[in-house]
Amino acid sequence: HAAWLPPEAFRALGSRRVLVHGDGMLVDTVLDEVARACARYGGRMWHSPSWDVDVDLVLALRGTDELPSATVQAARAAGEAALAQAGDNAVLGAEGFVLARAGDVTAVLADAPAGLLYGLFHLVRLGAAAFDTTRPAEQHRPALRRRMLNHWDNVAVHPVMGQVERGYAGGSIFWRNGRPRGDLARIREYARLLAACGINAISVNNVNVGRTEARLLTDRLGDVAEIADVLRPYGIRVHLSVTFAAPVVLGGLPNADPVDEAVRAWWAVTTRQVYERIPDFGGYVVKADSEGQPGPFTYGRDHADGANLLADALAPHGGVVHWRAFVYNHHQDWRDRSTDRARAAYDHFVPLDGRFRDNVVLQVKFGPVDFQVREPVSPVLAAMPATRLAVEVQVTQEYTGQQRHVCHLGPWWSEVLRFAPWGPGGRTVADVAAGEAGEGGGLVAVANVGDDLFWTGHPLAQANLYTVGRLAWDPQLDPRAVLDEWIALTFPQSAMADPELVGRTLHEIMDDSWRTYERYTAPLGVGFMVHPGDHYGPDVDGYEYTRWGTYHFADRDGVGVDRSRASGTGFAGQYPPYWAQVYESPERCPDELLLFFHHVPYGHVLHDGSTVIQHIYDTHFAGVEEVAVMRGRWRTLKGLIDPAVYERVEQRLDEQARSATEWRDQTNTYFFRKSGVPDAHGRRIY
Ligand code: BDP
Repeated sequence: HAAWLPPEAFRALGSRRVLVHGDGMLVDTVLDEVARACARYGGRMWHSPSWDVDVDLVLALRGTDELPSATVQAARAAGEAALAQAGDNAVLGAEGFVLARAGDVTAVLADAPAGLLYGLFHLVRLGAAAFDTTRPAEQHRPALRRRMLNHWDNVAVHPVMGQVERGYAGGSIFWRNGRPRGDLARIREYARLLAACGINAISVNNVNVGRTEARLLTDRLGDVAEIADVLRPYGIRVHLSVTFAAPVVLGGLPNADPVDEAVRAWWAVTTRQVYERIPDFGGYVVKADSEGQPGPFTYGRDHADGANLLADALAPHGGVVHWRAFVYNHHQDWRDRSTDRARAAYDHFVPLDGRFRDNVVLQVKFGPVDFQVREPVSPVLAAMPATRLAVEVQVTQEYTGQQRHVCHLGPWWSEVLRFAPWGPGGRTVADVAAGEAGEGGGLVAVANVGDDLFWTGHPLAQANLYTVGRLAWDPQLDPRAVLDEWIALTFPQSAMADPELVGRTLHEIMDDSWRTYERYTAPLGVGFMVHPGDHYGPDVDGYEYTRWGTYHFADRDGVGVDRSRASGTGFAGQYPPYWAQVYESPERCPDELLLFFHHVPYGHVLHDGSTVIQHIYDTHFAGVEEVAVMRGRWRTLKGLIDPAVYERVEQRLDEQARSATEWRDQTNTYFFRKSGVPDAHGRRIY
């Protein structure tokens, strides 16, 4: 299954003399990786030998006995010196590592086995550069401790959503037709890919928990334990999505009320049994009182009561409950503008700040609505200082082309993570996710893989998965540099006829592809305009008169949702003062979010001097042209990369071109008919 980390990616390492020092399950994983690389490329490996050896590379746990070799000791000393120099920051922790050099020897030191594993993958990323004698020492530790994937995989096939809800890469790698898929080798391969980009937790079933899925918590727990066993050697913990109604549907209790002693006891016992079977179990993920899922509201309780119930059951075992903040009224009426879906998470959760237990992570979608190609950052992230917050992003491309379109999301996530909700120069979203003392909720991403040959349907969509892991490890990374890493690891230089051309072309196609997607879809942050249900392709009025709360309010005079305090829903007022003022004003609001916050006339002039209507026309024409250019660029790679990858991408680009054209024509026609304003450049609009 073609992905990053093919054997060629280990070439630089595999030809060296490598010493691995330390013990533990994850050290065994390192040994296994190094042994395979050395077997392939003629290197040699030792594991904690008791005699002196001459080596090029040492991977060692600190705090273990000194080794006899003089070079090894020198390398270790270099690593220690680098750490000492860093002073207070010298704590590597459970996952960090230091890379240093002494003479000709490269050393990776870690305090714990996971650090050694991450250090190994760092070496692989660096390739020959890791052995550059002039390379200064470097330390790495993750900015976010919690780096999680949520799989929306159904165990039983859902009649509408199929095996994987919003999955665009075939079936689940975990489940098939109600049973475990049974391909543990594939899960192991997956774990390895994830460890190489830094992911350390996975929930293995959908947040919409059906009857079969619910049973994973009890009589089907063995199926989960089997997955946990395979993920563990790569430092990945298993989490489970559970239904709030579990005491009723599984336990036969009359209710699931959080204050009911029988309910509390049921969760305590059930959770203890989970830990007996899976000692390093991560915890629960819960979607409650959202889109029809059961929750505490049934019993007149609130989300803090609900989350704390599960938190109390998990606490004795060190587990965490990820409680999702994606709560809104999905029966709202478009005529009643007092219920703005964008406000909902804030209105529900902010009053509860301070009431959640320490082991509750409130998992907040990055934007206030739903994973659109452009949204402002959720104001909840700036409004709950006493709660552990995780930021949730969507790697599966539900609203960004469904892995039929190239849409590289790294730049978008990077923008979100670097956003400063209290105003420029202040703390960022990444800081919130990291938490004051590293105790934040981290980054959670809805996964995009399936049993597809290329894992993600569109081979280039793999880069989104890789990137989300890397940005969770270090939100400061430049997304272009991360894309470079992915390209180098996926299309190793040594295996390419013209690596320079391949790398450049992939950058040209992918770097700006998110903005290209934005150009030919819903304009200026207004969102949606997608086909209802499957959310693929344009349908400008598809959701306009429905109950889901996603409207654009286009009429003959203008378009956009008035979310100002002065005259709209007041959503803009949920931000700290700096952004509240910026968003409140149609003049100051950034162009790309204008229609998210304001209803403006078609003639409203944007910061770039264009009018809203002309901007809609121009961006839609431009987006389609950009896709044509992408397609042309891809064709220059024919014969240079794996033909199967080439063809899959080519087919998908054909579909992207078709779909982008459809978006352009429907959107432009719609707004031309509404506004009656012709295109300033006289292009044909139907
Ligand atoms: C929406 C999806 C829906 C998910 C929901 C969620 O359309 O399938 O169940 O998000 O996040 O975007 O719970």
